[in-house]
Amino acid sequence: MSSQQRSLADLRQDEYRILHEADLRDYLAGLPAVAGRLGGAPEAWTISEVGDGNLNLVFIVKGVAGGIAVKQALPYVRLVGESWPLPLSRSHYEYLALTHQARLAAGLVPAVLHHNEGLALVVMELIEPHIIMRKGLIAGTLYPRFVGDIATFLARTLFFSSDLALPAAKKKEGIAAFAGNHALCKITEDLIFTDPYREAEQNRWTQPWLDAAAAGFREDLDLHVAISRLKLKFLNAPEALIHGDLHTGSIMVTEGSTVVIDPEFAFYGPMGFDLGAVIGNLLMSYLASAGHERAPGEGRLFEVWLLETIEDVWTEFAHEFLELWRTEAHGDAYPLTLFPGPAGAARLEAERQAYMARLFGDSVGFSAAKIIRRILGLAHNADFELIEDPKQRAICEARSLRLARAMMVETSSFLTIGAVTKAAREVRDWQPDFAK
Ligand code: SR1
Ligand code: MG
Repeated sequence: MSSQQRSLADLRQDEYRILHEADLRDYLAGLPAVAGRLGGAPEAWTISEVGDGNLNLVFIVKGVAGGIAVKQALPYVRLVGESWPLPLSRSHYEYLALTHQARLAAGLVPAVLHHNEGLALVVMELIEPHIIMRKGLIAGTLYPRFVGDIATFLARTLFFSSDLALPAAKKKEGIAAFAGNHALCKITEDLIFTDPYREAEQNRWTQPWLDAAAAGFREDLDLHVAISRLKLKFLNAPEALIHGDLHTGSIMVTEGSTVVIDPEFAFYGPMGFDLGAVIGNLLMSYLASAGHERAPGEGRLFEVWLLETIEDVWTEFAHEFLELWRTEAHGDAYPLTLFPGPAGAARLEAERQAYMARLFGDSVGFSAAKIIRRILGLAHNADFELIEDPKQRAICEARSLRLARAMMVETSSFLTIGAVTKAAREVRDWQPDFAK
C-alpha cells in the first residue's frame, strides 16, 4: 500500500475533504448499492469532473453496468474562490429538497442514491442522454415536453408545500427545516436584489456599450423601489418550498423528458420566484437568439416556439395549480366552512382567480429581477456570454434590460402572459442608441 493510499484509508469516511478522483473511487467502492449500479472493478470506472456551475464539484462516474452523478459542495464559492466561504450545509438542504420534490413530482427530479452529510456529498442517478437546457436553447433546439413537465413540477411542488395544501403545523415544520439555508438566500438577496442597482465590486457588464444603462439603473429610484419590494417579498413570504435557482442551467432535457436538478437554494419563499426564474430565463433565451444567428432570420422559428413556450408555461401552470386547489385543498387556508353553498363556492372561485392574478404579478417582477442580475451583476449566463461579437451581445442585453425595467416598474400593466410576450416581441427589434 502506497503512503498516499494509507493516508486515504486513515481518513474517516464521513470526514469532510475535497474528494479527488482516487479518493472518490475508494469511497464509492465502499457503497455496495452504488458499486453494484456501476458494475465491474472500481479501477475500471471512469471518473470525470464536469461541474460548470458557480458553486460545486460534479463528477460523472461510469462503469460497465451504468453511471452515476456525484455532487460535492465546496466550502467556498467555486466561481470566486476561497476568499468567499460558503457553508457545506447547502448539500443537506439540496438532499432534503430533492427527496421532497421526488415525492411530489415523481420522475421530474434525479433519484438520490446516497447522501453523506459530513462530506457534503449527494450521489444521484445519472440523467442520460439529457443535456443542460440552456445549452440546448443556445443551439436553437425545441423541447416539446418541456411545458407540460415544468408546469407539473411547479404546480405540484409549490401547491403541496403551501398553506392551501398543508395544515399550519406541518407547514411551519417545513419552514423550520429549511430556515438554516440562509447563506444561500443571502447570495440571492445580494446578487439579485441589491448589487445590480448599486456600485458593487463584483458587478460587470458588456463595456463600454452598457456603461450608460448600468449607471442609469444605479440612479433609477422607481426601479429601486420596485426591486426593494421584490426583495422584501423574497425575505418575508414563506408561501411554499421553492427551488430557489430554477434557471435553465438547473434543468436537464431531451426532446421527450425534463429533469429539474440543483435545488441547493431551496427554502420557503415566494412562489413567484420560481415561476419568474423559468419565465425570465426563457425571455433571455429569446432575446439572445438574434446574437446567435449566422444568417438573418435563422432563429425565427425557434423564437416563435420560445414565446409560445413562455405563454404555455404560465397558462398550464395556472391550470394545474387551480385544479389542485379545487380538488386537494386540505390546508388551513381558505376554510370551506367560510364559503358555504353556491354563493360561497362562486366567491371562493373568484378569490382563486384573484390569487392567481397576484401570483402572476409577482412572477413578472421576479422574472425581471432574474434578467437584470444576469446582465449587470456578478454571475452572467451563457445565452449572452457566448455571443461572440461584444457589441451584438450588448444589443441583445440592452433589449433585455429595457424589457425587464418595464416589467419591474410597470408590473401592473402586464395583466396577462400575452402582454409579456408582446412586449418581448416589440423589444426584439428595438435598436439602442449605441447601435444606430
Ligand atoms: C456566487 S453564486 C452565483 C449564482 O450561481 C447560482 O447558480 C445562483 O444563481 C447564484 O446566484
Ligand atoms: Mg446551481
